[in-house]
Amino acid sequence: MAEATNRKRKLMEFIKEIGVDDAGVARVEDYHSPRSPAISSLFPTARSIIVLAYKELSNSESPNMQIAMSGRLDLMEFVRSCNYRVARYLEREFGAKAMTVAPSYPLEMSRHTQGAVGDLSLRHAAVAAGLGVFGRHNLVIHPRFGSRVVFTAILCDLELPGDQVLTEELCDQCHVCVDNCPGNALAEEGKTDVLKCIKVSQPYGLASQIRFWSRFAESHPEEQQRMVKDDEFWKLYQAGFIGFQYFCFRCMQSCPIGK
Ligand code: B12
Repeated sequence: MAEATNRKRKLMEFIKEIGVDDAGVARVEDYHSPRSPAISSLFPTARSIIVLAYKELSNSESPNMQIAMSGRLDLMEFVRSCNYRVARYLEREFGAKAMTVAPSYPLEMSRHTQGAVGDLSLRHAAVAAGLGVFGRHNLVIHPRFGSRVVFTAILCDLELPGDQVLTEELCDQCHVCVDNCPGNALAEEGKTDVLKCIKVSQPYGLASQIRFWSRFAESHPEEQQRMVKDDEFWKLYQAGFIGFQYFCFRCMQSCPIGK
């Protein structure tokens, strides 16, 4: 036990040194996400989930969606490198086996999951690691950063002491997130209407690609020429190479907690 506590202290020091804003540990048996795959199907000998929390930049407040998304992309590059560095540290310092969990994608893309279920639910992992609690917007609210926080995780086969789950209520049920959601995706408590959210937050995502290419396939060559010179195609093209381009951050950004 003393050895595990010591390891965790060293690990947390390393995590802080590389610039991660906060971190917590959940024991695998304390992670409960009913809709997600079992951790044993990802990494059979995993014992601990190290969850890293990063405060979002102020970019998400910009009404300009290029600026908003660019801040997220900067953060995604940083979080991916932190994930890698923490996993390497665990393997190098403690001889552990470690696997990183992506901040968003790749995701299983199938009719069954509709590309909306991560292999590990980072929100449920963050809650289990004592980093926050679910709010009315179905995001996890961090006690210091409020709703403007994203997570990544590293699974490892080391036994580490888990953190205490937070019991305090951080969401004050002001409903600002619900009222500000342009897609009305948060009307039902405890559920984000995925299609309504995506329609506004990813207007140039997969569904729009399918619609565009179906129309393209059925069009005459002159119409096809016009279609590829249209703004719509250019926007689809950009969103396609970014991966997921978000055009809405309203639920995170309108939340008054931690502002
Ligand atoms: C797929 C996905 C989406 C999909 C589907 C969302 C969904 N329904 O889960 C879409 C595209 C809609 C989406 C939207 C957004 N996403 Co998203 N998304 C993911 C991803 C990749 C997987 C989520 C997943 O596995 N869901 C399936 C299962 C786990 O969800 P579920 O069991 O059905 O749980 C849902 C409800 O039941 C409810 N719920 C479950 N338990 C409980 C308990 C309580 C008490 C309450 C109140 C609610 C609640 O919350 C969930 C939301 O519907 C995660 C990254 C990851 N690997 O976790 C990021 C993630 C959840 N997204 C994130 C963000 C920031 C967003 C957006 C703000 C978009 C943006 N601009 O960044 C919006 C927010 C939408 C919202 N308010 O819910 C962050 C959340 C950070 C945080 N502070 O909580 C994550 C964790 C990414 C990250 N690396 O940090 N996302």
